[in-house]
Amino acid sequence: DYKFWKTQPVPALDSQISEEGPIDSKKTPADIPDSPLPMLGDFEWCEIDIHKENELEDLFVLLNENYVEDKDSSFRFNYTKEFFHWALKSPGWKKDWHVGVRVKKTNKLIAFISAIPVNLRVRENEFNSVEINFLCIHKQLRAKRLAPVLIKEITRRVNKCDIWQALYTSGTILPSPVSTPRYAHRPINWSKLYDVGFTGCPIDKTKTDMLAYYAVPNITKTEGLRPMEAKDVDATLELFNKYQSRFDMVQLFSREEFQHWFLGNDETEKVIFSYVVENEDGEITDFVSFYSLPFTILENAIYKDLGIGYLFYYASNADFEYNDRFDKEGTAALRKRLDSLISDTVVLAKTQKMDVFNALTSQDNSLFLQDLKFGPGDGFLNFYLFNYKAMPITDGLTEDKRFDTEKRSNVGVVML
Ligand code: MYA
Ligand code: JJ1
Repeated sequence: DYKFWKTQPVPALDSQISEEGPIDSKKTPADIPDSPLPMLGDFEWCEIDIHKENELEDLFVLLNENYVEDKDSSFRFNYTKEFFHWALKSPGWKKDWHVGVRVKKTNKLIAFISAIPVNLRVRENEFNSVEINFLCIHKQLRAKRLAPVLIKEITRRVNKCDIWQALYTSGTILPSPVSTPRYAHRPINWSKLYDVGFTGCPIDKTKTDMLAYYAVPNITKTEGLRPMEAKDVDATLELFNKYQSRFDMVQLFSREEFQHWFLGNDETEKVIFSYVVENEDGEITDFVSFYSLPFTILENAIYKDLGIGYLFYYASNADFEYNDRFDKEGTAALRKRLDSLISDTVVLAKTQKMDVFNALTSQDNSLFLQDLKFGPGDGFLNFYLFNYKAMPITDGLTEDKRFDTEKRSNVGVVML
């Protein structure tokens, strides 16, 4: 019955929203306590300095052993150390928002939560916010009401910086999702996926049939497709902003943020991959990015780890020339372009030794999921706003949760 969430500024599960905006009455940082919440008996607060190898290692081990699993506990997210250098060091990041809990006596890290600053737009309203991610409590310390303490402490630290809204995602249902897209999976290395139980084989098909069906070429076919470079940032950001403008919920990127999220840094070479399509006139017509987030395979004698690429942000000018980007012709032009752009992206993921390519039914993904042989996953991702009530935001699913090839989602934000 949500004993904790009932006390927080989030809409109740059954509530109807008529007007969008903040839930709490306006406060100032001076209204917020200066010192951390009391921590339970044997534990103490700490900050994780990801530039210190031993602290980064503690964070990596905590999440590697205790973070999110699929619903049958066959797989667990295996965020890498390099990934944290990308995900937790975006412009404006603060060590104070990388919050851990340690056992006093042994110094063992047993819990973590993080925030990074972002600017959000929900429909016509823009506001400063944070994204909350990597909430994790050691398996042996679950169900002790520690999560609410972590959430209240990160809220305090963020409020102290005069930020009052947050965006977060979870596989679990809490009060109240603004949108719930579904995961979609495009097999690349079908036999490995089959061997580790990531996918089954339809009874009327042989393994040979499946391998042929899911075969992925080794080279891309789009003329002018190449890795994005620093010199492309301005033109690509302009294309991207125009593309994103039609969504109801987006993260707004400064030039510096765009550079960070798509070009990464020295530590993130194998984490984030960004490509552009440059035409003969030197214009950037398309842009696509994906990131690497492997699964640890739990209890398999042969394979320990599954390579997974996740579709991140993309943009295309394919529908810009249409008066209404949503009309039949605009949508058809975009579908055609995305079919070829994203099929090449799957090729690029294969080149990076990824076994499967994942996407959600957010953004314009439902236009190409079916065509490109993505299948529905058993996971859904709930999107939440803290201290902000918003009308539901459309995803690309039908009533019975299948891919709706005609329905473009209004969710334009991607979370890691
Ligand atoms: S989502 C990923 C979350 N992590 C995992 O799923 C990893 C594996 N699981 C665990 O580590 C634990 O099970 C966790 C809960 C830590 C999830 N989001 O301590 P408890 C509520 C929010 O006894 P535990 C991500 O990282 C639950 O409904 N609340 O439970 C985004 C119950 O409250 P209520 C959650 O299982 C996180 C209470 O916690 C979640 O030991 C966004 C029970 O606490 C969840 N995923 O620990 C956080 N799971 O009684 C919110 C359970 O009301 C941010 N609960 O039902 C809000 C914005 C804050 C900033 C605001 C700034 C302005
Ligand atoms: O990866 C996921 N599911 C896979 C594996 C399922 C294994 C059995 N449980 C899946 N495979 C199907 C493959 C597909 C079928 C049709 C034909 C082509 C092949 O469905 C799921 C997503 O679907 N992932 C998870 O469950 C991980 C957790 C998701 C919640 C994320 C919460 C994130 C929190 C971040 O803040």
